[in-house]
Amino acid sequence: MPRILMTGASGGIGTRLRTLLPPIYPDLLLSDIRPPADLGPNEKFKAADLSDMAQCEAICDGVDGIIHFGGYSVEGPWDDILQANIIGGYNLFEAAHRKGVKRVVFASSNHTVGFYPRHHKIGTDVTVRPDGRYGVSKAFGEAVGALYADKHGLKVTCIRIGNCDEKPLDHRRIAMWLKPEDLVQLCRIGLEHPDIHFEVFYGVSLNERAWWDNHRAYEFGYRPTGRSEDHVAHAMAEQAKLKPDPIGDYFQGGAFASKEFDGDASRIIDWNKR
Ligand code: 15L
Repeated sequence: MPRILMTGASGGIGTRLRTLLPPIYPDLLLSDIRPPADLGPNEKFKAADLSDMAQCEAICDGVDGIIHFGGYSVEGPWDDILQANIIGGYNLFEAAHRKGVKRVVFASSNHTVGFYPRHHKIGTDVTVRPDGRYGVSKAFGEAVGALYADKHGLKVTCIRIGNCDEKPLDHRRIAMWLKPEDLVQLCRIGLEHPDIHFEVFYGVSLNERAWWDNHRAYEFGYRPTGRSEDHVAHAMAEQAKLKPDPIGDYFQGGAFASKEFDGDASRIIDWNKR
């Protein structure tokens, strides 16, 4: 029975996966900087600050595979992103290597490519176009994952998660919604598929309006069951409550792209037309 470590256990996605993963991976070790408020008596938890290498090594000890959801999960101040995602992300891969962990599933994000326009369908082979410091930190995490796969033989899967929730939250999320059960499928591919070396998948369900070509995930057996079209009325009702955002509504990253924006949108649009 493999021992699986899940970092970020107290966060939004970690909280959902704490209920979905134990039937598949009964030996599940949870970690976060502080324990989930509702930690159950049968859940195993070890606290760790990922910016501290010794604490990263301690949680990786005796572990076969890691699902790394830990870190800063939205746009934020550089020092917070630096500690949690850049230093923390590097430490996690390095500690996994030192402790002989075989596989890492890294929660990357759609914000690595947030400055692609919404009408532009992209695969996972495009140049990254991060829409903020957070997106840059996720692109960094993917690069560190590639390094540890190529140089040290770790099996690494990066999932560029759209938005993982029970339902798509607005118009943008109709394209990029990820049903939690579909995220579990992607994690299982990363933790179990024999042919993983280094892969990048989009974390997106079976959404007709998706902006992403996710054929690599399908080649590895991904068969999503969530369909955002089933929730369009809910998403559009929520959208109606939001203010128009000309930059955010144009680019895939939404409000992450428009936050602090003082660039030249026409130049980005021209770059994307090359
Ligand atoms: C993300 O990467 C964030 O972690 C999440 O909080 C959402 O904001 C999501 O992207 C999104 O783009 O909706």
